[in-house]
Amino acid sequence: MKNLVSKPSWDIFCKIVDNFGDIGVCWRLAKQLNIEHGLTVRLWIDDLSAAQKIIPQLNVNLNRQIIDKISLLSWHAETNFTDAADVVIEAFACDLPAKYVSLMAQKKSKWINLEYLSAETWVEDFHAKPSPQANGLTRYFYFPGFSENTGGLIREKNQKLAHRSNKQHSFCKNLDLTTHNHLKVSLFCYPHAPLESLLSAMAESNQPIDCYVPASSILPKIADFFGLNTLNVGEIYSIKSLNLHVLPFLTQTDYDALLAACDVNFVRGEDSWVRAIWAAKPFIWQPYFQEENTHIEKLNAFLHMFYVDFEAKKTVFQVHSDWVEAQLSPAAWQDYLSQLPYIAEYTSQQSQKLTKQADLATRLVDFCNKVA
Ligand code: TRH
Repeated sequence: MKNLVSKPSWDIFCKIVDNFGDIGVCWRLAKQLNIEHGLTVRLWIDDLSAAQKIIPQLNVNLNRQIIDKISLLSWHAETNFTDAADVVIEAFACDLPAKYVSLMAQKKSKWINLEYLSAETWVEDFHAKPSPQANGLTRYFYFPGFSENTGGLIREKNQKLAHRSNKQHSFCKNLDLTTHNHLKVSLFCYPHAPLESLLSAMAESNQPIDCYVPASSILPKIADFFGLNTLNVGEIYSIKSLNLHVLPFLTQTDYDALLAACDVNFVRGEDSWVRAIWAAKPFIWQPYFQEENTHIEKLNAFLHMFYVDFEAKKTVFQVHSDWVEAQLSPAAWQDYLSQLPYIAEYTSQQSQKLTKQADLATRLVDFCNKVA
């Protein structure tokens, strides 16, 4: 017999503060809730032009459109909200519009504030805590995290399904990542990273390196390193041991494929960091800069948690602290490369361990089923 109880509707609100992490996470989550949990999801986005970088099929002139079975809605000051969903995800404290909140109160919607990811130990104490509101609703704080007592990590069960609309993109298929024995490095970081020191260290490496750089705000600094005004997508720039390949900004599918194909991945922020963990290859993470060294605390918490049993952790800590706080010394880089087989093995084990935990979408759905 057919189950006649209809599933709750979900709305996700995404404000794009800067960069691509906010929309990157919201888009993955929306698709996963639909594909794996059969939920009807609307994604409200305040900046369609920025979102188009992550959702290339998006038509910025449309206020409403459906892509991959997700309703994508433009959210702006004049948006006329007429109904609220059963479950509302306020991504990264993006501040829901007052009119919409009053509709939520009528509907008695479940209200979840999805927070940023951190490995800090306080996360377990704050995860899933309720905050009763004057209008009778309860707002819950949902913290992603690395332990069973947190909200978990975004991880799709089936990568192919998760990227169903991106089948036509095959950039990485055309990229020759398999033929030679060069060390393959992907590079995605913030422009304030000590890029020159990394590029010099790679150029001086005692093995040839192919470094793949998806186009982003770091290109001008890389052009400076090569003494050029600009770099062209599709070109390769070489100096000593370093061959630097400038790629277009990839689809999430292709970016995931690039991470899986490389031997070392430089990642940043939140979503590429998590993807590097699922790629299960050695990675160097640059956290998003925050005042009062909050990002350093986040970095240290993660390093201590992830590399807890790793014998060569000093090497990994050193390369991170150089990359995030200083200049990357050729010695630290060479030391990292000399330990690479062990780092690779350990990273793969840790990644496998984390995949055994329930993923964020599954925990979120369970949580919403349980709260009143
Ligand atoms: O872009 P980010 O710096 O996003 C940041 C962080 O999320 C940070 O925590 C948040 O506070 C800030 O935004 C507002 O880095 P992140 O999180 O890795 O997101 C990048 C997204 O871009 C991710 O979904 C992967 C995707 N991506 C591609 O799709 N193609 C590419 O070629 C590259 C390099 C990335």
